Amino acid sequence: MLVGRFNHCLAYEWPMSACDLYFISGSPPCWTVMLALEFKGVAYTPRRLDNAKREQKSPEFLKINPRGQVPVLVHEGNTVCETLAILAYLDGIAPEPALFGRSPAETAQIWQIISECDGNLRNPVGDISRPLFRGKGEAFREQIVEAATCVRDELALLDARVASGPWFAGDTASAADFVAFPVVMQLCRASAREEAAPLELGVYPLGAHTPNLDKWAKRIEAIEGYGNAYPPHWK
Ligand SMILES: N[C@@H](CCC(=O)N[C@@H](CS)C(=O)NCC(=O)O)C(=O)O
Repeated sequence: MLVGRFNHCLAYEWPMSACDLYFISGSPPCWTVMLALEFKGVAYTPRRLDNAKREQKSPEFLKINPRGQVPVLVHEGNTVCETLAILAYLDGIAPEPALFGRSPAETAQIWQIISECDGNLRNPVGDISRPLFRGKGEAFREQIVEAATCVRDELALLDARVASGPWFAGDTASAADFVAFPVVMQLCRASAREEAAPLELGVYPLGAHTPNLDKWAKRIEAIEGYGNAYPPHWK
């Protein structure tokens, strides 16, 4: 039986473990949940679905999540879909370290950053990274350059937030850090591609444009278990 914190199992290998996480490699929301699981030290079995084979739309998986999307956590018979719902659930089953703060001010700050990230950063980063990952940077130049304007503004705000403290809220990592980090990494991975250079996006490397954010990213990378959460196909 392959049950354990560090095993990557076939998606429907039987028996299921006490805590299964269905994920697609490189998906920022899945990475967010995996970072949170590692941070809390919750044992789980990562069950990777192959996006190329559309495994998330298979009849077996649609029984788990009729929307056919990941991440999905199945813990002791409870099926939880949606990243933020999963993070809230994790705080319920393993309260420490808390993902949503220890004071009203911290909680508010964390939700503000999550909302800003989801509302202002995630989509423009997708507009940049999708074409670049498909080798279509030049064809989508206008879209990419326009999205980069928003992204630079958002990264500058995030950079300012970690200028005076190690994390976005409070003195430990939180849901805000785990939501933002994979989006920033997706941007970096796309912007590091050779064909991004002539587009002069002004975001990569982080250290050259947003040095505080660069240090923050290195702090996340130093979290125990970080390597287990890292997208397998990026290794
Ligand atoms: N709001 C959802 C978004 C989930 C989502 O968009 N998942 C993508 C991966 S990043 C997915 O499952 N895509 C496959 C598909 O839609 O077929 C969440 O945060 O959980």
